[in-house]
Amino acid sequence: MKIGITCYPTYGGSGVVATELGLELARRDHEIHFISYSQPIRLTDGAPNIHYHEVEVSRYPLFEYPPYDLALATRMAEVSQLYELDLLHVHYAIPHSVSAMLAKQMLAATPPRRKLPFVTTLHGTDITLVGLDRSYLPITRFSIEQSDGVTAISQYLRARTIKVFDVKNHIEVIPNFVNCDEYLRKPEWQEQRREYASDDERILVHLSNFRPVKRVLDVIEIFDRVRKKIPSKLLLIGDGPDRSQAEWLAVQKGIHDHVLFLGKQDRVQEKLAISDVMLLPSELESFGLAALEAMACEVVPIATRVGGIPEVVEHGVTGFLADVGDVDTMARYAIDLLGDESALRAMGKRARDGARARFCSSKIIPLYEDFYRRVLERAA
Ligand code: GMT
Repeated sequence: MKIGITCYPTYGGSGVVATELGLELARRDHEIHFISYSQPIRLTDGAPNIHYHEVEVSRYPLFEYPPYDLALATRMAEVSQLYELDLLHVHYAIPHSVSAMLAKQMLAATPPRRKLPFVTTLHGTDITLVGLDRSYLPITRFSIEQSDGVTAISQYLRARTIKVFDVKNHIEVIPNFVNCDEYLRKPEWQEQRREYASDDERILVHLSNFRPVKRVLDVIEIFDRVRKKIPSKLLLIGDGPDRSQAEWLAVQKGIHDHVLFLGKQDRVQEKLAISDVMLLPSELESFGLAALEAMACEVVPIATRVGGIPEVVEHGVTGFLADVGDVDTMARYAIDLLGDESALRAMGKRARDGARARFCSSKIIPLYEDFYRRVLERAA
């Protein structure tokens, strides 16, 4: 198939999923065309079957708000016509599914009148936060209803979308995935561990875009409690609005030397593979891709019991779950586990087994291929 993919190309989870999906589909001989305002961050140059089309947005002085969604729709239509795409797959409803809807209408109305079905994948904040803003809600609902296929990344998000948006069309749950051959505890990466911690120290890790929903200050609070009992370091991967507050809190608590802000990283699997525990104390996660990537690397997630996380992490078996803001309980889970080497390694192995059993890309990508085929059949 020839598939156009649009996503936010930065560090958000939806962009990561979209990019990894494109790469996996390209490996299965599909022709993939990314259409976005910059090259998706995990998109490696020169991968076979992968093309990238930049969307230029003119910055005419009259445009206080440059109309990216219109430029995107135009580019989607152009690329679809020129490369004879079979369908578009957009990640994150706002504004991508609106642009896809416009591109589809443009091509249908202009000779040679091509059909261009589009699939929308809902990831989370497009529904839980942004879509609830009244100014976005009606158009988000409309573009979901106009999609030729809709997928959600968890049962939780599907139920929430139906409840809040009252959409009538079928929403297929296709969970997020991880490449289990790439995300693992490779022995050759273990040397890196010494760059961050001494042999008697544990490593805790957090990976996010440091937005308020991630509660990065809770990460520092938990680590502060753990550090008092267990010699350890905290690796913080990513960047975003709450980073400086987190840095300041670490300074105030006198643990700044043990909290290592690594910023955005291209190969997160190499950092996960040297870690012991992942802290993900989010206010809400419709899936929690970071927890899944950690689990594949035998890193035990300690997360909040919110959204789709319980669909990924089985409490007491493949990780631990606690209430939002309950930093004492999350710290206790970490202290008990990190103090017991055999329990830590056993749970790490179970976490990987859990990831492999249900979320490996080898299991999930065929679900997308099958879904595309059904969409194309219906649209024919
Ligand atoms: O987590 C974010 O802030 C980014 C956001 C996105 O859409 O880029 O992530 C959402 O999509 C991820 C990939 O599907 C999910 O793993 C995250 O749980 C989800 N985030 C939230 O629901 C807050």
